[in-house]
Amino acid sequence: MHQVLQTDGTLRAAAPLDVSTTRQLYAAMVAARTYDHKGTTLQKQGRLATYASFLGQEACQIGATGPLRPDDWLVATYRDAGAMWAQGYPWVNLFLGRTGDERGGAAPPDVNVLPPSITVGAHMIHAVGLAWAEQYRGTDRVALTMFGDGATSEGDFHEAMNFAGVFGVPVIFLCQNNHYAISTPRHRQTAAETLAAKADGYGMPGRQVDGNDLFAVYDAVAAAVADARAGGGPTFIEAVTYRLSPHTTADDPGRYRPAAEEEEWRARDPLDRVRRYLEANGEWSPAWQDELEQAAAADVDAAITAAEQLEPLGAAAVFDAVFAEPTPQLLRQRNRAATDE
Ligand SMILES: Cc1ncc(C[n+]2csc(CCOP(=O)(O)OP(=O)(O)O)c2C)c(N)n1
Repeated sequence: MHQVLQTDGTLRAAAPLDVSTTRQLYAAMVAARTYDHKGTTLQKQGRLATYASFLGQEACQIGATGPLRPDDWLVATYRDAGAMWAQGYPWVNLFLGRTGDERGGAAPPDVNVLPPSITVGAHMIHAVGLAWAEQYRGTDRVALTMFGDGATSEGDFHEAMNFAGVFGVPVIFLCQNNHYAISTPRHRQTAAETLAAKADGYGMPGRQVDGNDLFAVYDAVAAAVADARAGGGPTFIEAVTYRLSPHTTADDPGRYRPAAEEEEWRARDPLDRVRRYLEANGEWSPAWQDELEQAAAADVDAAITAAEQLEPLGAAAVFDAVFAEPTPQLLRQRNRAATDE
């Protein structure tokens, strides 16, 4: 397993980023954690319908998007709000999506990030399609798709990986192996020794990296992106991490995993690791941390206010975002919903 930054903040290999970029990515990790914490809190207050936390997975979210250009594609899941935001998807859209408001799915036109996929695995096919279209048009854009260990058991995973391998599509598959698909542990997901080993069967390189190590994730994705841009085709990366939170706000992990295991992973917190590294290099202080947390909280709070101030949509709106040209049946249902309002 590829590791650069160890738990104590010391390096095992050369850092792939200069200090100023590391500080920027650390700030993004703090912002992502701030949003994540608010998401869980707002759901408990009844202001979001449900929330899927990525607590503990911030190195994957920020490390993976770090090497992307703004015009590359990101196609991710309900657990990837941090990555989506880092690639330009506004916090306000992410909040709206979690209230069931269709406007959450409408990213600004210059943001190449698809709305989060709730259907496990289905979005990987969309990522392959987008990247294949870019290849066909002769651009050097790539697509990054993010998914969990559970998604590797879906038929869609096979179809996406197979097609990408055969056609040399410029797509990066980033599997966040957070050890559980709701209550199903990794060892019940596949008998394969590693998830990265699956890449062999599709004729693409597979790498396993420490998913709590910002530098390792960044390094692996940067190499895969460079390869894809240069016509080298897809790469599969397994980032080994851990979901410190429940699956969603409707889950109780105490029913399927020992508290001691959570504690073990808490000690490998991805933010602490970068903070220790920066501190040892004289680049972190408690005052800067306060500054980052306050700025992030102000941003996130402004997004919550903006989302909650919007005039609520009526029930008929759910039909409007499905097809550009609705079928007669949908139109009838829409009209009925509008009359009932
Ligand atoms: C096709 C499909 N099957 C089942 C579900 C219900 N479901 C939602 S999340 C989830 C677990 C997914 O686990 P994993 O892919 O490891 O991602 P994680 O939630 O751990 O990030 C399941 C089974 C779904 N949303 N879509």
